[in-house]
Parts: sequence; C-alpha cells; structure tokens
Amino acid sequence: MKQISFLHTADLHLDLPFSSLRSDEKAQLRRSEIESSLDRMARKIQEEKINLLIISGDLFEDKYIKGTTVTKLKNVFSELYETEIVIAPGNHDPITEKSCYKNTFWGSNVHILEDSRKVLYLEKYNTCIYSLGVKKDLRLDYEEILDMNIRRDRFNLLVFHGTVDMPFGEDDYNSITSKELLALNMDYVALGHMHCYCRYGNEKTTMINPGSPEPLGFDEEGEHGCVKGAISISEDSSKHTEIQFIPLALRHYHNIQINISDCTSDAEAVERIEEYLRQGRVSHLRTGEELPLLKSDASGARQGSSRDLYSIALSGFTSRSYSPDLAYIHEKLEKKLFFVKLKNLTSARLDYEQFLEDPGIKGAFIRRILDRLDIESSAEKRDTLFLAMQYGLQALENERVD
Ligand SMILES: [Mn+2]
Repeated sequence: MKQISFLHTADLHLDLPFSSLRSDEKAQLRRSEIESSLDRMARKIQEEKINLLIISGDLFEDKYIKGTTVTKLKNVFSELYETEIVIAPGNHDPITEKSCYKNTFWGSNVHILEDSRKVLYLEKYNTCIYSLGVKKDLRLDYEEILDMNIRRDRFNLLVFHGTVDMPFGEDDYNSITSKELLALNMDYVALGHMHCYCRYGNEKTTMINPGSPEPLGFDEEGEHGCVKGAISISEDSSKHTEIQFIPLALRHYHNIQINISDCTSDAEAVERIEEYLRQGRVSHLRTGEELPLLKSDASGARQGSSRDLYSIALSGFTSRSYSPDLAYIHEKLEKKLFFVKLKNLTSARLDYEQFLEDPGIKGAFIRRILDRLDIESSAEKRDTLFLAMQYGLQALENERVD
C-alpha cells in the first residue's frame, strides 16, 4: 500500500448536557446536531472511500451517554465496515470497567486503543498506530515509543488525547510539548483535547488538533469541522502528507461588543443591535477587530446568522436618564437569535459642559481636550479624544472608570 487516506476528528462529546443553554429543547437540538456531524463525516468516508476514521478522544460523555447513543454509534461504525475506525479514549470517555468501550461489541473494524504499550498494526494499510497516556502513564509510554524501531517503510500514526504546549498546571490532562511529540518522528499525530483547530509540524511530521466538529461553548469561536488527510510514499521512499480542513459546524459562537451610544430607550437599543448584526458592524469583544458576521464563506454557509450563539456586551455612553434593561432586550433578541446572553458595559455620559468654567483640575482637563478637538480633523482621533474626555471625567468624578 503506497497511500492511505483518513478522516480525523475528536471531542464530539456526544450527550453533553449543554446546561449553559438554559433550555432542554435547545440542549437536545445541539446534541442531535453533534450526532448529525458524525453522520456527515460517515457519508464523506463512504463517498470518498476513506481508509481510516481516527477519533482522538472525548467521543462521548461517559457520565451522560445513553443506550440509544451507543446503538447509534454502533450503527454508524457498522455501516463503515470498509473503514478501519481507530478510537483513543479521552478524559471524558476514559477506559474503565463500566465504560461502554468495554461492555459493547463494536465490530471487527473498530479498534479502541486501550493500552499504549501495544502498537496497532493494520496490515491491509501498511500502517502502525501508536498511542500515548491512555492509562495515564504518559511519560513511560513516551520513553517506550522513543525506544521502538519505527519502520519508515510503513505509515506511522500517533493518536493522542492531551494538553500540548500549554502552561502546565496540575489539572492538565496528559501534558506534553509539541517538540517532544515531533521527536517521535511520526508521519501524522492525531491530537485531541483542545476544542479549536490547531496545526503544528515540521518537515517529517504533520500534527493536527482538529477541534470539536460542533463548538461547545463561548470559548470555542471560529470555524469547526474535521480533518481529511492522505499520506503517500513515493518511489524514492519519501513521504508526502496532504491535509484539508472540512467545515462541519451548523452553528457558531460569537463574543461581540455593540456600541449603543445615544440610544434613549430599550426599543431603540434592540433596533441598534439588530441593525448592527444585520450589517455585521460588530467588533470582537477581546480584540476589537471588526467581524464580518453575515459574510458568506465559499460554500455559501453563513459565518454568522440567527442560527448562531451570541454573547453581546453593550458598550458606549448613554444619557443619565437611560440605563438599559437587559431582561427586556434579551427577551426581544431571543425571539430572533438561537441563543443570546448580554452584558452591560455602558457608562452614563457625563455632561462636560458644566465643568467648562471649573477652576480646578476637571475644568483644566476639559479645556485642554476641547483645545485639541478644535484642531483635530481626523474623525477617528476625535472619537478617541471624546472617549478620553469621558473616561477622564469619570475618573475625576467617581475615582474609578467603568
Ligand atoms: Mn474534550
């Protein structure tokens, strides 16, 4: 065999409770959407006759998995009878005596990596599958693989669920550096554990964390999907790996900030928010970067839409007589968006004119900013000066900045 193809996924978390959605109905819908991502992966595998399906841990939630979900998994795997399915357990679906990994008959094409000391050799595909830390002996397993004679005329894949290159804390699961993993000289390292896509590698090894096919929380913004890959050996024994990311997620999470300055009522604020979402004129909460929320990607799928989940921080300066009623705004927006949560970061606009004649520091501060505003022509810099004036006055008035 001179080439193998694979589909790589991880962190599906089947039967996750999704309690953060605060609705049984929505939680159930998200669970079924995760299941449908598995169906769509299976269809792709069949259509393109892909050799391997690699699942790098957290396939399901061991605490919550239902019998019907196990049956569903068994059915999908048996339909893929022409594909070898390789599963590494993760921290949410560990191998225990009670685990359905142990007490279910999975079929001969399903390989659950229960013991990192054993290398799985798939003769048909000339492929060796290694794993690490399945029984939490990460360091010993690692030394063992380092000592092994890895045959370069075979395809060598490592499946690993763990923390890569993070500031290691005691709670981190299976912590290791990317440098250590690359030192194993695998052709492909199939990572899992982090829920967002990440790619590492060097000239010998491609190492990818595909992320969850559906995002599971607000810290998992951006596109989600799985990875399709192929490794080939050429006549001169050199190897070549090709990788493609396949978007799958039906919904996306967005952390955004919307400026409702000068709104005088909740109805106006709702209108402003809807208008901004329609036009995609929102900025990312953390980076301040403008997000093209409604832009379509190449496949025509919307990057952001009413199907999505929004965490919206309301910002800007409102008049002293108006303060946003988050419950009211939420009620209105919830009718149009799948999920929304709100945070109020607005501040009351301070009336600077009353300090114009002030002989103290407030007056001096205001007059200096106004002098600069007089000669400033750039709209952007004028906005910044106005913000400086508001925050400066806040600090001087209240001894704090909102
Ligand atoms: Mn996970």
